[in-house]
Amino acid sequence: MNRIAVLAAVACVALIATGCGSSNKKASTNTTSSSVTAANPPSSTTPPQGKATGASLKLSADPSGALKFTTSSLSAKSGKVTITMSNPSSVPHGIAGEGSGIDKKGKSAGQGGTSAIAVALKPGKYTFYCPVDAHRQAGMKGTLTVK
Ligand SMILES: [Cu+2]
Repeated sequence: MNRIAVLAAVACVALIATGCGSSNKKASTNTTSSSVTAANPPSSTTPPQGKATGASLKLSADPSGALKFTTSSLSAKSGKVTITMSNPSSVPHGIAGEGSGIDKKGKSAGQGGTSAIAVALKPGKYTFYCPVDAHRQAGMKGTLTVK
């Protein structure tokens, strides 16, 4: 009986010690993470720039208001690519891409605005087009070749 009581007491002490140990760790982790958080704001402005590891493609809508882009063919290496279209015309336009399992539409952008999509591309051919109204049918499209 005595032994059991002693064992139980030891087990309790062990539990308490463990509990204390872990709560101490938590407390110190919290202290660490809060100081990291405090240090984060300056460094968190860096990742977006560093995040630009993917390639970027740029194109423009026809400035005269015609329903076309300034190019009908783009090429890129496989991987993450951000396609950004700027719109100098008074007609709203956007950028979209489809093919090989990708189907992404960017927002419609007014004059002076931009529309962008970020896609992960595999080698092959994709179609980029304007998702606004019937612009694609009117010829506002092109081929993106990925190598
Ligand atoms: Cu358009």
